Amino acid sequence: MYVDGEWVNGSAGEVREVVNPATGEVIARVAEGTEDDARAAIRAARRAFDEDGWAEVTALERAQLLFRLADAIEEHADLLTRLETLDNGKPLREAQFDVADAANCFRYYAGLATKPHGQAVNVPAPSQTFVVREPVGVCGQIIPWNYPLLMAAWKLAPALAAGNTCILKPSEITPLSALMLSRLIHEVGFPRGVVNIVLGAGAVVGQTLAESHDVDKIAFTGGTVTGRKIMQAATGNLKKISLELGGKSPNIVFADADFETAVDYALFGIFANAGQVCSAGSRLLLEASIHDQFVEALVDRAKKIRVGDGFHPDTEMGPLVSQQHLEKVERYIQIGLEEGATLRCGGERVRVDSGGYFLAPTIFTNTRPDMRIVQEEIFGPVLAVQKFEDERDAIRLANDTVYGLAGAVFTSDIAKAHRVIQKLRAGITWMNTYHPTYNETPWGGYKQSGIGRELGTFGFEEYTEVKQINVNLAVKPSGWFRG
Ligand code: TXE
Repeated sequence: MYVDGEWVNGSAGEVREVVNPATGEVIARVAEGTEDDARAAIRAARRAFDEDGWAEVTALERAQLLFRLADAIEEHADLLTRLETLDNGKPLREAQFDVADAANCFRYYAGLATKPHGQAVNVPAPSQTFVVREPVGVCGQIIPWNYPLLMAAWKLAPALAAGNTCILKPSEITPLSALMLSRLIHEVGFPRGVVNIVLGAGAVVGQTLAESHDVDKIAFTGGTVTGRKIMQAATGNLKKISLELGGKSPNIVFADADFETAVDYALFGIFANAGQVCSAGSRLLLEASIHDQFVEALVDRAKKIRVGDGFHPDTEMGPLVSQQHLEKVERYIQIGLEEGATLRCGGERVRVDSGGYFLAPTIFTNTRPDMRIVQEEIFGPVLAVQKFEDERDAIRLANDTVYGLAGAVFTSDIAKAHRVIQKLRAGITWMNTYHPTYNETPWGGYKQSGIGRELGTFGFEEYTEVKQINVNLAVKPSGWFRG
């Protein structure tokens, strides 16, 4: 692990095996962090912020470090890409994209570091008031396994740009690219203690970060159940929280949509990254008049998706991230069958010579809104198709979920597209596309999909406190008390 500028073993001397999901083989043994390790990292981050002067490092210097880190990621892109595929299983093509995006995220926030501006407010004389932004302080950052490097970038880049110090906890399932990132962070010259990367179990290291009174903010991406625990743990010192949680996002296709485009994005929406995407279009809402024809075209293409080892150049969809996760997704397929939905394709493991945790792209039709496969996040390559009659029906079904992360609409009627998007209770929406994500735009959810926003200027602001500074321009006693 990387604590206070050094690589250390876990204080209990324990290790955890890291498994390649495409083969089930152990590919690395990494240090397993303890509560003590988390506390040591918090102390280092505290000292770096309170005493060693990171908070006083100029914005331009922070920007230069972040630019250098982006360059270093690009220089090592090949290795990082391979590590990501090895550890997470995603096809090389996806990993390549993630690595490039991670570099760009650091670059985006490097640019933003020097841009924040406050306000000067005309309050009644004799005062002049200024409003400035300052870093929050020590930030605990807990990330998941579906985009290991990219999630590290989404967390570290805005926090460091704003002048905070960080303790990052990668998922115990996919720690390798974050460890490589720690090398680059060290090499480009971040001062010791500014970034710490602690490995280990969520309930141990993550929980310690969320509970600690020396941590000023906790930022989390992961499941809603864990998000709730983190929110509770954070109450002790009422630390700031931002949560990016799950979803059950609706992808709405009207009969007047461009058919080929809508089929293509319906596939991409649910089967990219084997469906292990918080914003996945896991519910496909089809207008009744095109339902049958659309499902036929979709099933036909889903069956052709090439599932296999991410290192194989032809592979379009990799394995699920772990045996445990595969079993969870399979349980949902069983639930779907028991609930009476129709399995149109998939539903079974794909045999790949290497072994591994491969599942075929799976599509259910004849669903009802109250089914668990329609309501709960499965986080795998499993699509639930729903049928709607008209615009109102589509909106009602789309919002009929506790989640509110993302949603899309496909139609050639631009006014209708806007009407529907306006009514969607979700933070990320698309018209005639699915999934494009930009470092420049805010990412996060309504309802139980989370609190706060990442990316863009919104994501930067989440790592700042706002201070008002009132200046008395008539320096004399107030005279309020006469005695
Ligand atoms: O995620 P967890 P899991 C959803 C998805 C998935 C489900 C469970 O539906 O099937 O969550 O996956 C750390 N205190 N998403 O169990 O638990 C953990 O170590 C502090 C959606 O893998 O959310 C890891 O670093 N931290 C999602 C991180 O939380 C704790 C991405 C995420 O793990 C903790 C992943 C605790 N008590 C899963 N328990 C998305 N929104 O993209 C665990 N952690």
